[in-house]
Amino acid sequence: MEYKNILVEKEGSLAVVTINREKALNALNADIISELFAAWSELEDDKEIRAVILTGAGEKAFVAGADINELNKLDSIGGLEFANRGQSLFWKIENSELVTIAAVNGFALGGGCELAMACDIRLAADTAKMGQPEVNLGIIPGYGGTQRLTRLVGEGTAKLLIFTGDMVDGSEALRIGLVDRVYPAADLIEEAKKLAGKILSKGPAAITSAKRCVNMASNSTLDSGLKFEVTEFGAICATEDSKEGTAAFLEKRKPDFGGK
Ligand code: DAK
Repeated sequence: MEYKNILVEKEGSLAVVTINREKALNALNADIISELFAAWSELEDDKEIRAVILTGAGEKAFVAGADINELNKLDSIGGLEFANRGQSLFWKIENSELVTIAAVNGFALGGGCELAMACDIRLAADTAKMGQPEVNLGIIPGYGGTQRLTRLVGEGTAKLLIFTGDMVDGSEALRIGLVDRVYPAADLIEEAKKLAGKILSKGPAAITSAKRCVNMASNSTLDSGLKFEVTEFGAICATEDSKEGTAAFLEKRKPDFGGK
């Protein structure tokens, strides 16, 4: 499919998706949400692709939030549709079998911070600025910010960021657990590709199963999460990759995972 507002580049098993609306700091409008939805479906259907790096065009912004021009025009029904479409996209990304790495290359505000939080792993440039400034606009986060930020950084820090609308830079985002690693801006994409390459070298079924299990930790009690892990472990033991990985260790060679 042809996209107008995003770029989708494929390199082997990795896709790099770039939100490409630099003049508005990559703010998420309805077209971008629709294109991201379509792109994710396309990438999920492409059996070659197993990981995605999500980033923003230019040096200034990852995504500076939902498009405030569109927000300004929403009535109650429009707001509900807006919420449903955006939240189902973020849900799709979070629960996709694709491993997703957000490369936060600048402003990640409001819906932009929420989009990064829906990804599995967040790498940030030292120049990144992240936050949930919705209260400045008289609204609250609506793409999962109150829930995912609280799970990532804890209730006190989430309230601090959401109530003040303050931004944090890359190193502060790392300190509070909002991102997982920080790099000089010029190295960010290369580091994201290196990380993706490392993950792609592991057993594919093991990675998707591990993702399901870790996601379950945020959505269940410890007891049911542990039961889920047991079931997933049983299923993994039936894969050829689990036999190959363990045999390779015992034979002192590198595993050759076939993805089965
Ligand atoms: N929307 C639309 N345009 C934006 C934008 C945004 N979020 N952010 C920046 N732009 C546009 C600016 O209007 C400007 O356009 P022109 O004037 O050149 O036409 C251009 O990008 C460059 O921005 P600036 O000139 O402002 O650049 P600066 O370097 O001076 O400032 C900034 C950068 C990021 C600090 C500033 O642009 C800024 O404060 N932007 C707004 C950031 C923000 O408040 N983001 C959160 C948006 S609210 C919901 C779901 C989701 C949401 C809400 C509800 N439900 C499900 C109900 C999400 C809400 C949000 O994300």
